[in-house]
Amino acid sequence: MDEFVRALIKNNYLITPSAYYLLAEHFRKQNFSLSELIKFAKTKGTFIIDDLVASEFLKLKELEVPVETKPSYISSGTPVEKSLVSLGEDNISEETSTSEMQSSISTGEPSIEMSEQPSSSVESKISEEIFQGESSISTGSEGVAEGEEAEIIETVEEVASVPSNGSEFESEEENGNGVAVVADKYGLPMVYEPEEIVEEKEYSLYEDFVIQPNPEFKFAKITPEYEIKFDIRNFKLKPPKPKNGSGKEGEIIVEAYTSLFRSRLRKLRRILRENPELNTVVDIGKLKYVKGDEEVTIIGLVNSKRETNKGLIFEIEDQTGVVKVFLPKDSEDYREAFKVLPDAVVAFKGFYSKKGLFFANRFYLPDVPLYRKQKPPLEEKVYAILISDIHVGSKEFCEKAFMKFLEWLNGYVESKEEEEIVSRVKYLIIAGDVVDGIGVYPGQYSDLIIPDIFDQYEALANLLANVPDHITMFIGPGNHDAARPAIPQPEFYEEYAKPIYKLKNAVIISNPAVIRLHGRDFLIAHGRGIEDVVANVPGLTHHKPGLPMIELLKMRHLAPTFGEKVPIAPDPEDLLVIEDVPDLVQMGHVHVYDAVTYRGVQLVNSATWQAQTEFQKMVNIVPTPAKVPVVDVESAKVVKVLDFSRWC
Ligand code: D5M
Ligand code: FE
Ligand code: ZN
Repeated sequence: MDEFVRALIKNNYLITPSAYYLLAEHFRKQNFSLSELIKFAKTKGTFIIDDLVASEFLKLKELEVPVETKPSYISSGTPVEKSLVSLGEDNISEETSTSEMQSSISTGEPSIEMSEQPSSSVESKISEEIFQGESSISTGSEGVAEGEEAEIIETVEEVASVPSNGSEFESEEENGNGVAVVADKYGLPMVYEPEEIVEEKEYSLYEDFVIQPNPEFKFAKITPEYEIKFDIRNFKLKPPKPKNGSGKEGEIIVEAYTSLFRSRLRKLRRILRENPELNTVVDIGKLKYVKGDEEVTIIGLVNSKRETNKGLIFEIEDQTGVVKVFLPKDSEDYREAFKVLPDAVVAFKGFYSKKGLFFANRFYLPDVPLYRKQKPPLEEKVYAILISDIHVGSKEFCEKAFMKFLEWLNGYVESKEEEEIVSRVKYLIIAGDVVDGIGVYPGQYSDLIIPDIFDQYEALANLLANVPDHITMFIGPGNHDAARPAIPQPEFYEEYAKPIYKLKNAVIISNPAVIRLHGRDFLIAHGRGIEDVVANVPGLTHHKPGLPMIELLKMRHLAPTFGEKVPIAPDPEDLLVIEDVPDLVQMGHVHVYDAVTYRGVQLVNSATWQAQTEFQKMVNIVPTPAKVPVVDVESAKVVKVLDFSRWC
């Protein structure tokens, strides 16, 4: 096996083939050391060195990106080219008909090269200044913190030769060196060494754990009132049909993604247009007909964003064309625009110059209205409890704490206040990663106490059977569950998760889903989109997930970025758009409790029941297990956080 790869694996780091292409040659030339790379990956909070990490690292080290070997899914070209323009749409101008043309040609104007010097006038002077000092936006980590030294096993000196073509990654099979390429939990190809499966483990499935509700305790009789307002299984998503008998699978997928992005644009454009501050909205393809002194609005998907000395340069696309947009540093919206994620839908107000550049002075996100109608009060108090990421089957699953929680639900309480709450808990919502799963990441086997997926769901169901009958549970999948790995996730695969389908007071929901409880809308999602926000926005971290959750809500999308960390399924409709403003958003996934409100919407991250794993230790994820937010359904606000962590 390649020494570079081996050295990384020794340190529990993995590298994707595309990142290998970027780094191997520089490593061979000793342009950086293994420890520098590992420390950098650590600051990014990942143990997988993918092309994003690799290219940022190269930038930091001021090393060149190898050009020819650049795989298609680095920055400009995601594996499936997301072009709204290139695939037939009625209002596309004639110029698009040449298939080799780039999508940016569709505006009928030459595409703007960043090096191009505009010819004359004040405008060209401005353009010149804008493009000076252009650089990509960094994710905010300025190098690597000193003193945070991991025990890095350096095998650098031993390196004899490193093949520069990285060809050993092309095989999907084991290649004789014990190296295989598989898809990781995020759908990225990566290298791993097959692990040894050792002895049978002994474990309990909690069959004997049966709680009798506290006979002295009085539960209030509350009439349930719930409705699943949004579940992705209610959408009959027809995959596009091949145009003729020879239609290839790849083409169908491209078509599905094109349709997905069109649907996103359509839905979010509708939301943006509700903003009274936007004036005349013009299709990007029609900008050339707009007079230079006329202020107009454009709405489109963010293809790219770059920072220059003078401001931000975006490439924005709608179904009629692509345009470069400049937003100056002194714009009041600069900070907001800086935080926007790739593939979000945004609006700009400004002036179009015939040089092909849109000079924006305002930037808008779909966002949430400042004020909303108050909902009518409820006749009685009713509470919902929001939990997530139980990870049954993991060695780190806090079973004692979870059992204490179940006892609490059964009326074994410690105070008068708790008594009042428990008697009125009517709903329990679980936002995914209910079990730890199998083969979710390389090396997971040794982290499992229950190394069998059927047994994991059996064990979970035996625990949840102790949730009192008067409480309705809503259970949705996450990335550790037996379910489609890409989001949105329709449901748990019934074959594996049968025991939880059989629980009589459980309702299985999709990820995402909207549950209407007594007229209040609770948007439930596992929360993988948080990862993309954290990776793209300087200053936002896993340790305070409320803030990235606000960013997602402002973009009105659960995971906008395509082709980075979160795999998005090629559904022809975008079901991750937050079409209606909910009263509450619940997520989990990052394993840290947080609750914030944004414009009246309660955002809750309901943490986990899993203590810190070895892997999380390595990437500095510090979970806050066994915290239980209690929500007053009437206000849809967290009114209390219970803490069972002393048993964890
Ligand atoms: O996610 C638990 C936490 O671990 C959450 O903060 C995401 C993070 N995580 C999981 N895998 C990775 C990789 N590969 N890099 C960085 N961070 C990661 P869970 O879904 O429970 O595993
Ligand atoms: Fe999780
Ligand atoms: Zn998760």
